[in-house]
Amino acid sequence: MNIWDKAYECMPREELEQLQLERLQSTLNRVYKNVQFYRKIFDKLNVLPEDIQSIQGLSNLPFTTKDDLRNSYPYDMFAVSLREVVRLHSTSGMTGKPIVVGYTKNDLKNWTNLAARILTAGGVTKDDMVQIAFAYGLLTGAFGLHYGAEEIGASVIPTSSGHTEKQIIIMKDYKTTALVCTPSYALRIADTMVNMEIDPKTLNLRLGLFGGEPWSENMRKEIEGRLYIDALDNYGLSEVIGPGVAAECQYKDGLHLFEDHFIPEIIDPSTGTVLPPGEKGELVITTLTKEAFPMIRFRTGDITKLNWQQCECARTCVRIEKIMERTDNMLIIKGVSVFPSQIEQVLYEFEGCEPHFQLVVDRKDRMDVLKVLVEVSERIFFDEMKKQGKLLENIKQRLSSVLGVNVDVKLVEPQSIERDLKKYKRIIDNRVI
Ligand code: DLL
Repeated sequence: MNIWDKAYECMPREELEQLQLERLQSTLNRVYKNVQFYRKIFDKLNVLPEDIQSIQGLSNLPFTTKDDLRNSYPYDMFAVSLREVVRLHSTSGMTGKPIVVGYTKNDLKNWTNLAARILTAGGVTKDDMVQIAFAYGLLTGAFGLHYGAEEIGASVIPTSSGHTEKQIIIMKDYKTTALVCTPSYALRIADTMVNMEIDPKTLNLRLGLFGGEPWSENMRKEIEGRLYIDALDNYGLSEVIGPGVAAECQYKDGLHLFEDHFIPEIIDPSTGTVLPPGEKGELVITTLTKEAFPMIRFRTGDITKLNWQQCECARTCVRIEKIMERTDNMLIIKGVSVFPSQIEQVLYEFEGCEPHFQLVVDRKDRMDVLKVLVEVSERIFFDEMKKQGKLLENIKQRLSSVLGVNVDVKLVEPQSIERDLKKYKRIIDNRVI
């Protein structure tokens, strides 16, 4: 079994913990010196970075939340001057303040190494032809994995997302061996192959590395059975680095989280208390090597548990259980994070749209479909069809551009969306994953 960075991935626990402590202290110093948000926290608590003398001591510091990051838009959380930043990415959203993340040259080196680790853990080697079908752009997925695959020496085909038939032709003609995308897109590819009468057995595809959204063991079985590949899960998030935080090895028994770069904690999401090893709760991550955008105790909103038993693959780092749930109402549509609050903000821009809306999510032809039911005023509802149609089209376009995914919109009658908060469900998620 190949391991990309054996010295770190298989480091004896004692050494690893010592390294974590050294790196933690240097990160705390960095944020204390350079990020006003963190300095204020330390000053308020009357502690100095050097007062944190153990990994456990971290739990004396408060959490960093998505709201803290939104409030720091665009650069207030950066711990280096912009001159040192060589790359920017962001979460989706043009209103509702996206989270902008920056990378120094060193950060990119580390990210590339982490991506190489997850691809290697999944079985990619320099002999592979890796097709990357994540969208190249502001989101972190495509670029993160792209450089990791190149680092390994594999040949990268940066197809980006969409144009499924073309993806399949490329897959066939260029002899792709490893597919990198969201798991739902992998199934979409499998369906399209059926329509194109292409038998996946005749292709060279042997591996799939999927992530960016939750997917079940059943989905894994379906992908593996239909594409004749080994399908592996990998997890990451923009605020922490992007893809490269944790990934499955070929034993597919939890995702190895690279503890030389990240400290994980599991907390009770309602009280914030750190839970004992093995209990399920919200994953909190502290970064240990990030220069431009270090995070102290970032609340990911993802529910999982930690498994400290050593894996058969010989990696010594902790494993997280496959992530299937979140604490908040963040939706992941085609791998893109969407918050109802972003939708609310857009609707406020349109006169005659009530702030009452409901989100219905389905999976049609393997693709997530988000439909927004928007309640409109009497005046709009009884307006001529042409005007209504124009409003509908404008909302649709604006929402799609703000969220970064195509959205369906339906205008509904005044007072038709439930008012009783006990009965009202803002999100109806019909996806079976
Ligand atoms: O999704 C980064 C990524 C891209 C990871 C490609 C893996 C592959 P964000 O857009 O910031 O970043 O979304 C992060 O997506 O907090 C989880 O809720 C969810 N998520 C990501 N990977 C998985 C996974 C990227 N493998 C948010 N399983 C995270 C379950 C996942 N959920």
